[in-house]
Amino acid sequence: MDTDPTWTGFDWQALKAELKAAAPSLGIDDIGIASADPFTELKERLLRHRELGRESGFEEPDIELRTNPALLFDRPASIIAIAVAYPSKLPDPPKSEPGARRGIFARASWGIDYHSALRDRLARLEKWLEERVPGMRAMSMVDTGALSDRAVAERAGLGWSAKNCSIISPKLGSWIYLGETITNLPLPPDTPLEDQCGTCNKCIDACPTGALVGPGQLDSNKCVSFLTQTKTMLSDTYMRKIGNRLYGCDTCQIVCPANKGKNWTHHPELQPDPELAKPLLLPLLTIGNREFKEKFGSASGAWRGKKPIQRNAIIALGNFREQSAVPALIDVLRTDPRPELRGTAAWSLGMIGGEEAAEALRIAYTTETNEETSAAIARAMTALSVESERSGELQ
Ligand code: B12
Ligand code: SF4
Ligand code: SF4
Repeated sequence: MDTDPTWTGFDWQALKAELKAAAPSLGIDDIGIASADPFTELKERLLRHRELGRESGFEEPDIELRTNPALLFDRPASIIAIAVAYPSKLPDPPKSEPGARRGIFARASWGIDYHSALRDRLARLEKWLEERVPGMRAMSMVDTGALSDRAVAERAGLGWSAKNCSIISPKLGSWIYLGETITNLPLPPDTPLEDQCGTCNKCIDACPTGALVGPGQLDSNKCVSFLTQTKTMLSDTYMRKIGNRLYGCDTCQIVCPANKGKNWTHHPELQPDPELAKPLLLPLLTIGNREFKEKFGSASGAWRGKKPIQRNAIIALGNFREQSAVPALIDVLRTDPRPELRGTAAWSLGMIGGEEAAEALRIAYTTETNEETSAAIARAMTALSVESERSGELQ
């Protein structure tokens, strides 16, 4: 702890109460205090998670850094955890219909990028503290920092660590973004909450890929949220499971009873533009870099660039078996410089079927130079011939 003489007799309990009361004025929905002790249980958990090959690769790789705040910050004395609630419902959602199919961005990507929304709030929180405590030091982070935001929030009593892996706040549900500030202030810590999942298993049962391999245990490689953020070609099984998701997956939160009736609309910058949250799929296939940046650049779901979104749009059109998309998909198959997108277009054409798609696949197979893409075209052709044999049987 710092030995700033001006702190002698400082009422930390009162400061904490004042800070919590100030949360709404800082644009924050809940604040909790965690000790800055090492996260020893989490460390064991992260090591085991890695051993089992269940990491996504998006986590900070240094487990020591992830679990010991003292390696990130000189003499940490507390961590202030914040939660900011976001909407779960689209106002006037545009219809997805034949000829005008739409994809969906997960709720964590609606409105402006939550990283900037939370960084802005954490900066205000730091300033608030600075004005009251001379010698205050702080280090804020959200998502991309080394700490586990969920582990900090859990320790700070913001919510329980649920079977779907989310931190669920009893009052806000799980539609909350998390962030934190490590400080040198000895604020008294809050108490973690009891688990409230009980015997419920709805999230585990609803997970489309069985990625929730146990309560609170995710195999990231199977998680649709993760899969939508990859840039490679995916397996047939996973492409079918992606449905029309363009970024992320909300299934294990949508089915959660703790989220019933929870839709937070009080932060205007987190409100979605329905046309961007649920965009038309076809225009995404030919969208240019500049237009993509203009439209989706401020959404968190665009952090991996346009390639995964375009790939997912191609997958979604295949899953919809959208006949009107065949010419555009043939264009991708013939001319797109990215082999993964050509291969995915082949899969999609195989799903939609028809003579035009079959002919395009046959031609592409003779000219395709990428081995993986060729194999995808061959699989699509086989799928089509099996399908036409089947329909022959049925007639
Ligand atoms: C990597 C990552 C992902 C990966 C992996 C997710 C995962 N569950 O591990 C992928 C890409 C799949 C992903 C998806 C999503 N993510 Co993400 N992600 C992260 C990131 C960067 C690191 C998470 C991590 O380290 N996971 C490793 C696991 C092992 O640790 P942990 O979950 O952090 O910690 C918990 C466990 O260790 C558990 N635990 C500890 N000891 C033990 C022991 C046992 C026996 C068990 C069972 C558990 C357990 O308790 C800890 C606290 O809950 C965090 C931001 C951050 N810096 O922390 C955001 C974060 C977790 N993501 C977030 C969100 C919103 C999502 C999505 C909902 C987005 C979407 N709609 O698609 C999904 C949800 C998927 C899911 N069911 O978890 C939010 C979660 C908010 C909340 N309310 O919980 C975070 C905190 C970002 C933020 N700052 O708001 N994400
Ligand atoms: S985000 Fe989707 S795929 Fe991942 S655990 Fe939840 S329901 Fe399963
Ligand atoms: S669906 Fe049920 S088990 Fe899953 S997180 Fe919600 S309350 Fe817990």
